[in-house]
Amino acid sequence: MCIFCKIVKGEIPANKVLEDEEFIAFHDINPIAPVHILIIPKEHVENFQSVSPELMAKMTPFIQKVAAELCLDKTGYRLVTNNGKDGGQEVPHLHFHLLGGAKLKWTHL
Ligand code: IU
Repeated sequence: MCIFCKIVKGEIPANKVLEDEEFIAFHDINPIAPVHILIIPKEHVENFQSVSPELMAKMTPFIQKVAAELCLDKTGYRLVTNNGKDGGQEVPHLHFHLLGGAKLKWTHL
């Protein structure tokens, strides 16, 4: 079972900020910004390339709600998903990185 499925099952603890029946948002254990949240579906989906439009349609308002609850809707934020090897994906369970709390720089490396 993948590490994020273990978080979904409660076998590994996570510092959650929001949860509903289908999604969880929790603090990244190795933050790269003042606010660094991971947002995952409870269902195991490998990555963005394989997510269904139906699941994304439900995930979008959940992500917007997380951003609003952290007041990032006012200040701005970055939403990133790493897809596959060249994208730098390390955990093979779809997750969006919600980054904020500072004016972020942009880099492709
Ligand atoms: P990536 O997009 O797959 O590279 O991101 C994986 C992220 O998951 C990375 O930022 C890790 O710090 C984070 N993470 C976590 O928060 N908790 C964990 O138990 C593990 C990874 I493993």
